[in-house]
Amino acid sequence: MSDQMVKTMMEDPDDSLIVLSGCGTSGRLAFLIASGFNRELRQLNQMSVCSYIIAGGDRALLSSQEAPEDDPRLGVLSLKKVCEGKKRVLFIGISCGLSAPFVAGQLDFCLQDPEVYTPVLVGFNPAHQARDEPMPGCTFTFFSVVQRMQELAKSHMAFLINPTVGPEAISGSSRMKGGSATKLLLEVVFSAGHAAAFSHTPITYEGILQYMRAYETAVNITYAHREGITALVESAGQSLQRGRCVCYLGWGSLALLGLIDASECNPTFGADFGDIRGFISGGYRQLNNNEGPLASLGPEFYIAHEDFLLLVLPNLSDQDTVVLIYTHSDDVSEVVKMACLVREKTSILHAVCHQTDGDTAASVLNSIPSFSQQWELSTKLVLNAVSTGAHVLKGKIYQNHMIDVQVTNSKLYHRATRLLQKLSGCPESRCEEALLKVLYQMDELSADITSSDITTHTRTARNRSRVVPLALVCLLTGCSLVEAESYLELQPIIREAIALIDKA
Ligand code: F1P
Repeated sequence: MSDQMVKTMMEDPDDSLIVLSGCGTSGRLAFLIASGFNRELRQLNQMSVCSYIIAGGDRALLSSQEAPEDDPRLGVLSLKKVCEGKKRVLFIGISCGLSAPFVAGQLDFCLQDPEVYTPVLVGFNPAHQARDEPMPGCTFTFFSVVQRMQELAKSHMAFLINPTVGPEAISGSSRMKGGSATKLLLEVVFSAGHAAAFSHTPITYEGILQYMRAYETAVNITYAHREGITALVESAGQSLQRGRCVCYLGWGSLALLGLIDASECNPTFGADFGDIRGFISGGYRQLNNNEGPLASLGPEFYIAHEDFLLLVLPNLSDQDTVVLIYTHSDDVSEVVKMACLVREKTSILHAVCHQTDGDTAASVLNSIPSFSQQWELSTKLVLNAVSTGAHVLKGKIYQNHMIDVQVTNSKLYHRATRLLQKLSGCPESRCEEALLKVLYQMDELSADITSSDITTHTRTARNRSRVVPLALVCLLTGCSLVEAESYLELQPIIREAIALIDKA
């Protein structure tokens, strides 16, 4: 049904708008999908009909900005701004965990004006597991919004797309399976709407299944390259273990997957922005984001290949890993030129290259989903494996949990407390106390601190690193914060740091 809506919107682009919105990785995928779809429309001389919103604005496309995710009013304001003057809006809110207040605020706003807004929620939790925690300044929770949507879904005035995709390989890592499923589902919906509007192809169950099968093939082909992916993970892991870096150098829309994957490593693994970096040929011109070039915000936002050549390449050594990401339709001579320059500095050079075999080349233009959409998914899977695998090798995963998660919004604060409970077996109050001691860098907490709200704690967390690992070591060994810091400095792998303390 939401594909029918997409068709209707495309037939009347002047008055209609499709908005994709999300936080963190979900917002980055909103950007990727909206940009890809608009590009396709432009190629057919049609007007763009899609907009994206990411909590925290465009800087969140490339860096971690978790705090705005907690703000439902901010979500509403940004939605109102993009929809000004539109008579019909299909709003697609993405929150893998059915949890982001920013998206809940937007959905609630849409539900109040059904004449204009049709809300769609994409996520990967069962509806009854939507977050039911009060939000600042709101009378509703994510869960209550979902309940209202379920009611309206009966009359097709709202849509809930929340299939179960099973647990993530690494607990809490919704950027991986959840992110891939978001891309796949929305592209299927858009492709079906597009085909119905422009080639009068009716939207059928079989047609949708066929689109899904094309993605299934892309996944199977990707994982058939097990050895290649393993080699890539190993070299990236070795680079990180030695304190060196991994650089993704991409061309076209595939480069975006590199930027996205790299940007997730800071909030997910507590990585430094220099550990895994993405660069895109054509820089911001190719990115074509709402707010334009962001390089003035600092080195984290230098994304062009020229930036890589000027600022990163001179310092590369034989222990750094470089991955070239391209397709046969990119300017391969440029790729070769880049490969030669990189080779002078490091021999750890890999390529993720996509191409069709000769026979299918003719169908490139007509394929649905397009080959680039399938290549993007395949690239996402490979890069997710590389960054996650490399961080596993670096010791950033403890008992299958991403232990060095940033504690920069309320969801992550609660996740950190739950992680500490699960991994230490200590009661919640002791775990929260241990977390706060690390955040405020003191062994005894003042009343001022214990009475402060979560927003104050998460703001303080912005300037802290290794918060959860430190708290866990303190809880498990009973050592002081200073001791835990020096042991983790000596041995960053938690399991081994604990063994060291036990031996001492
Ligand atoms: C949004 C998100 C994740 C990120 C981290 C913080 O989650 O930004 O992308 O990895 O977990 O939250 P969601 O709203 O899609 O569940």
